Amino acid sequence: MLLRTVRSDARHPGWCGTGCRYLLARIFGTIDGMTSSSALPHSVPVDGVSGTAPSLDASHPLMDGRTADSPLIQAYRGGKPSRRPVWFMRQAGRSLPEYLKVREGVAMLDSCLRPELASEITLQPVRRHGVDAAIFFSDIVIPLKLAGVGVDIVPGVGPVLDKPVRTAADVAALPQLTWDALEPIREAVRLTVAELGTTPLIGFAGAPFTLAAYMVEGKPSRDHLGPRTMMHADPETWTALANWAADASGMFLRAQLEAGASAGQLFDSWAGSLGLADYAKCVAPASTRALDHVRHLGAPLVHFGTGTSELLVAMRDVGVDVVGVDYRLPLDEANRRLGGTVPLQGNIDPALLSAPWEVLEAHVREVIAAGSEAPGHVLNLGHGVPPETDPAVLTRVVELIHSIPAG
Ligand code: 1CP
Repeated sequence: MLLRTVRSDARHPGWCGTGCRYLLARIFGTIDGMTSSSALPHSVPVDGVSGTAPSLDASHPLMDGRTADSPLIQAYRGGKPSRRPVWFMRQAGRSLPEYLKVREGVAMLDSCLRPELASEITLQPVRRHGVDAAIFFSDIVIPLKLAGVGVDIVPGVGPVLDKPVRTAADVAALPQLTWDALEPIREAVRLTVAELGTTPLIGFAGAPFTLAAYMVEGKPSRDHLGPRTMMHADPETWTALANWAADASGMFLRAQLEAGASAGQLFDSWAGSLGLADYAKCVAPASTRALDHVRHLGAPLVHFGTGTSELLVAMRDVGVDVVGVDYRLPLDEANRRLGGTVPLQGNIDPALLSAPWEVLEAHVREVIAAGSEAPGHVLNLGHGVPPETDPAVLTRVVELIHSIPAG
């Protein structure tokens, strides 16, 4: 694994991002006070099929010269590209009329599993807004669905499971996701990157806590009491569930990266409901485990959650290259908390997309100024695009960001 990592980094001379430093620290001993064994208290299969750990293919967009020098990847690697990169979380599949048209009569999860359709929806915001990255159109519960767990996305509600997962027996009965079942995902990614040219595709997965929160509650919830009770009342069952979710999400992300995605983002959207002690003890090891499925590939990895101002350092320490910051914390303060160690992504307040243009423009300029001290900065929202957003506003924000000379 070490040899493979060094080989893949050699394709990016001069670069050794946090993930790489993290990997070397894991191999040689400690990272931020953790021993390597406490950082990895388990053995993770690195290949769903053969147990080997192949690197990215030579024809992968990150390897064949298409995306390695794109503004997004440069900023994720801590560089200062000539143009400020911007993309929007939930840019695919929201209010775009062209999205609503192609989704007519197709259920949400079905649309994710039809490769041509998923690819078309992924490409729509790139064509329309001229953003610097595509985010793969899918959902964090797709690995559950592909494993055979009964789950649906109910319009206006979100993910709902046929049967919540609450006991040791429930966890033991969970089916295992297989590498073959992920073929529709790989096919959709292949179709997408064939169209994207030099624009990178970002793959993603749900972090184990956020995924497990839906599994325990059986549906969206506000305070995530079920999983937070389980991690203390029945820690063994919690660990088994979090590890199951880590492996499913890790395989889902790996499928996207190997098929052509140039970066990966782990969404721990609901981690903000946890205190630091619970996060570090009960959640971070599983997030590390999810990323262990992909870090040998050498693609930049981003970690994002909401309400996570107090968790930023711990979220970096699961071993990522970039930290996504929500709209609550100014980027200069986030950078201070992280000791200036990692590129940041964020954090335009989605609420201001509906404010008068002058107000929004001033805010975007503030976000750019606040992010200027970080080792790299990718503009994004501080959470997803609200469904009622006027798409023309997003296009105008992209034009504004691209018009401001990179400092
Ligand atoms: O554009 C993109 O970002 C790509 C598509 C994408 C992504 C990255 C979708 C499509 N879902 C996600 C990730 C996702 N799914 C997250 C993490 C990101 C975030 O915090 O926004 C979460 C928490 C989910 C779970 C989920 N799926 C919800 C939230 C429910 C809750 O707890 O409040 C919802 C509403 C969905 C359904 C969904 N996923 C995606 C779309 C376009 C939709 C709505 C589809 C529909 O109802 O027709």
